[in-house]
Parts: sequence; C-alpha cells; structure tokens
Amino acid sequence: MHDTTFFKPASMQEFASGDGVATFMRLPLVTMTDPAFSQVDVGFVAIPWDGGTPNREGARHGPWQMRNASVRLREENMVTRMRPFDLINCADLGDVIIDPESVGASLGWITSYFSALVRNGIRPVSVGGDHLVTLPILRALGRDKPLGLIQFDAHTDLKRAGPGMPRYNHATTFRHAIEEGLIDPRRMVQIGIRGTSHDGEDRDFARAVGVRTITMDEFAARGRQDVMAEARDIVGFDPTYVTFDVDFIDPCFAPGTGTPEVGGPNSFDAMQVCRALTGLNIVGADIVELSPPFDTSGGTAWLAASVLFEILCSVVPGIALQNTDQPEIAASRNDADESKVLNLVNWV
Ligand SMILES: [Mn+2]
Repeated sequence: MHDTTFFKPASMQEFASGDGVATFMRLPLVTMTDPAFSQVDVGFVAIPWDGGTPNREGARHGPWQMRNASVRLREENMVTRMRPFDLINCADLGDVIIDPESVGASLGWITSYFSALVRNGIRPVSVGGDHLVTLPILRALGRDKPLGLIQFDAHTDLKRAGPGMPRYNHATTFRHAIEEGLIDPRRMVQIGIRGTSHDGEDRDFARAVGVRTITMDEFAARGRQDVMAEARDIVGFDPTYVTFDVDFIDPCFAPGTGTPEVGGPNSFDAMQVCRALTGLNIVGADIVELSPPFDTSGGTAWLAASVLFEILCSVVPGIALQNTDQPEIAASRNDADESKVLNLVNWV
C-alpha cells in the first residue's frame, strides 16, 4: 500500500540551500525502523566501504561528499521535464553498517541489508564505496533469478583473483556475480572498457560466457545512441541492474576516483547514456568509486550526483507505470503526470 503523499526534498525555494543535515537530494531520511519505510519506492543507500580496493583507497568517503554535492540538485530535469519526486516515493535510507576488520563480514551485512529492501519492495539506488559493493547487492537482488546488467566502467571487473590479489576485490566483482549465478551473462553488457590489462584473461572469459564488452574505441566510433540501443536490446525488459563506475568518465572530468583511465567519455556522454536507460525494468542501480581524496574540489562529486539524478529519472517511469496498475495510485495521480511518464518512455 502506497501513501498518496510523495516524499518531497526540502526545496531551495522554501529552505535556504545551506540549511539542514545533508541527505541525498535533501530527501527525508527514512531508516529501516521508521514507520514510513515500507512506503519507499526508491531508496538511496550509502555504502561507505572500500575494503575491496587494494590500492588508492578513499571511496569509503564517497557517500559523504556525494550527499553534500547532491543538495544542489533541484526537483525537475530541465530537459526531459521529469519530476521524479512527484511520481514516486524517494528517500535517503541512511548508511549500511560495515565491519572495517572483515571483508567477509561486510559482504554478509550488505547482503542482509539489501535483502530487507527486497522484502519491502524498495528499489535501491546505492552510492559506494568501491565496486566490490555491487557483489553483495546482487546476492540479494539476484538471489531467485539471474538479472540483466548494464555496466558503465573503464574496466571489466571480471578478473579472477590471483596470488597478488585478494579473492574479493573490486576488479573481481562480476566474475563472482556470474559464477554465483546472480547475473545472466547473455544479458550483460559493459560499456567504456579501455586502458591496460595484465593478460586479457578477463576478456576471454567475457567472450566465453557471452558477456558483451563494448570498448571505448567502439563507443566512440559508433556513438552513444547506437551503443545504447544495443544495450537496451541485450537486457530487454526483464529485471535489470545498472552499475555506474565513476572511472567510466574521462579523468579530466572525474579525477576523483581510485583507478582512472584516460581517453574516456565526457560528462555530457555520462548523462546521456543514463538517460537512454529510461523505461527499462531497473530493479536497482549504483554509482561507485567516487573517491574524494583524489578530488578535494568536489567537482567529481557534483558530476556523480548529477549522474545519480539522471539514473533516478530513468528508473522512475518503469515504477510509476507499474504503480499505476494499482487503483489507489491511479486515483492519486492526475492525467498530466501520467502523460508525462508515457511521453518520456516514448521519447527514448
Ligand atoms: Mn569498476
């Protein structure tokens, strides 16, 4: 049962922009013990953990900087006119507690937390943390049936762990996810891959199991629209997870990340590829690897927060349309809102 009053961010037109405790997009903080918890459609979750980063740590501080940056976001997407907070209930759900002394315990705690979100019908949009955080999320969301996956990243993160690498680190996330049956590799596409490699074993694995790898060179040659049309075809309209690594973006736009690779997409590309996800059946999404120590100006965080808003806008239509089938929701929404949602789906 959904409340008919959608949760609203504290608007800058009503409350001075510097006021209050920073939450994602100035949304209400609704933790698991709050009576309103089960009314949340999309919950922003912070995972302040970089226990999967063998070198250049710092992503554990990402959620703090991202919350601060995101208070500058306004309620409406200027281009698409999407107003997510008018259509679904969004909230900041707080932080997942992790164990700084144990990777295994932290992975378990994250999975337990996200399993509770699944039980409450909440779609998580998470903020890392390093890219290993996606594995325990997928263990909760993909437990019953393998998900489709769209991965924006400079790296495949399909490495097998070797002697010089911990078994669970941020370069092995999707190798584990596929081997554990959480992801259907034939419904997985990774976009933006570039840089140097140890031996190409990850690339061979991708090819062998049917993962579609789109390098940065192919992305640049074909263009955003063509690549994203293929990505949409690959995942179809079955449940899909979206994972966005900040290092997808060229480091001149996004230096605040642990493993930058030159020659990447610009900030406009980053926004556009997320907008091209609109209307897919997105059961969860994350943005990871924002590492404040490498960009104390906060510019990378502002870009990441802007990407987060585009991801939210792309997740909303699928949920709003789903909710519309429920009479109590249909009655609560006026015709103008409904046509906006449908127009946006058609727009893509
Ligand atoms: Mn990654």
